[in-house]
Amino acid sequence: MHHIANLSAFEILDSRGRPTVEARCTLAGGASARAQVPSGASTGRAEALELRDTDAARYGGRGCQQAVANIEGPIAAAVRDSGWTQQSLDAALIELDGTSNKSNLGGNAILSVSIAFARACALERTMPLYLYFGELIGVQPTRLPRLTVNLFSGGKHAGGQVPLQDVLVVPAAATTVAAGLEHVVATYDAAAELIGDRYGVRRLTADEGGLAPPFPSVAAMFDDAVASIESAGLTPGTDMALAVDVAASHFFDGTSYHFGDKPSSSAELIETLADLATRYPIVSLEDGLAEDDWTHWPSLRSRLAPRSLTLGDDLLCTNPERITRAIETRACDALLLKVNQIGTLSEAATALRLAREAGWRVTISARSGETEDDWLADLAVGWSGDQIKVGSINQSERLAKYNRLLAIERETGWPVVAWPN
Ligand code: 2PG
Ligand code: MG
Repeated sequence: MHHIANLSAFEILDSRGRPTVEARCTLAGGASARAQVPSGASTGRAEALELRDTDAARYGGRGCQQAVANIEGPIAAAVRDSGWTQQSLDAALIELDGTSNKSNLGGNAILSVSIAFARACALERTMPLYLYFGELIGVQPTRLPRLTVNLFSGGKHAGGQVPLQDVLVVPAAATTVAAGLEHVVATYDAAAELIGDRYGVRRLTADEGGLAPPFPSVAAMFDDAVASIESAGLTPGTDMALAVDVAASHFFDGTSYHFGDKPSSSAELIETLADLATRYPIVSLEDGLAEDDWTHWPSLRSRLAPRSLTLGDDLLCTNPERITRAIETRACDALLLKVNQIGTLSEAATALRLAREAGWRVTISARSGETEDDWLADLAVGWSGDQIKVGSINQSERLAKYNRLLAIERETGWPVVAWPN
């Protein structure tokens, strides 16, 4: 049990210059810690609600003053001067909110308290945050996640010049985070030079730092990715694999997908994606279909396996009910875990457990709107993520997580998970 003496919060800005929340939790013994929460742009409909102020005169209606007031008002009143475990605190926050999508108090308010409390507890017990996270799920971590790093972007993260959202590089041969980053940076630099020559543009970047030139087609994105890997002196598929976030919900109009020259059906899009996965060294394919296209996800999965994972983001929203449905229907075989999609650490831990029991792989992911807070790196290690996805290597809100991983690597000496193999 950890006694909460005080909660406080204030509005800060995320990496897009939009308001978000920082909360501070102070325990009776004096330990005090803060947590900042991220925010998505290519969001799933089933996500926990980010509470935004209705005042259009401030930040275009994106203010978080109400979320802050909820932390310092009703949440603080309910949890102050009592002892809590992570589970009992999260359960109390869920009950106090009383809605299925956290729309009363706000997912942003609730999550910032959940994580600030976790950090304060770890501090009180003088243990690293990653070990505290491991303990929450009853696991002693022994390895570090493999990096998946944004190289090229389109879709909602880059003004929609191509429909596909992100092409990521996966340092497949590197056995340490440090070596993986070295390969990623070499590839990124080669890509920046290549697109400068090919498209005559400088390093225009998307929300997460991926390069975003005016690609003439999705195939050009992949060709340029492979060429960049080669020009960095690496072998595509062996040294450096590819991962993709198709983010198909965002080019689906309810009937057809707008991915190529003409609208496609679900079956046609599956064939296009399966073909890409054959032609390029793609080891993980996220949101290949729209979030409610449940009937076609199983055929996408069976067309991609075993070459590539079928990873669910908008489809699953880190939501235990949606994950259960996906397991039962064999819709995918990997979970993209984003804690702010569901709103508390405890619920995200349930999502993780379900995925693991089904034998799925797990990617622990940041959001496109991030902060300089680095708790995600500890979470990815503590929860033994197979992969971590935090964006590119040129913006400090992303590097905070990579640099924290380097620090954990130095501290533990744990190996990077042997995947893909
Ligand atoms: C995604 C994420 C991160 P957003 O779609 O996987 O890339 O984007 O945070 O905008 O949902
Ligand atoms: Mg996604």
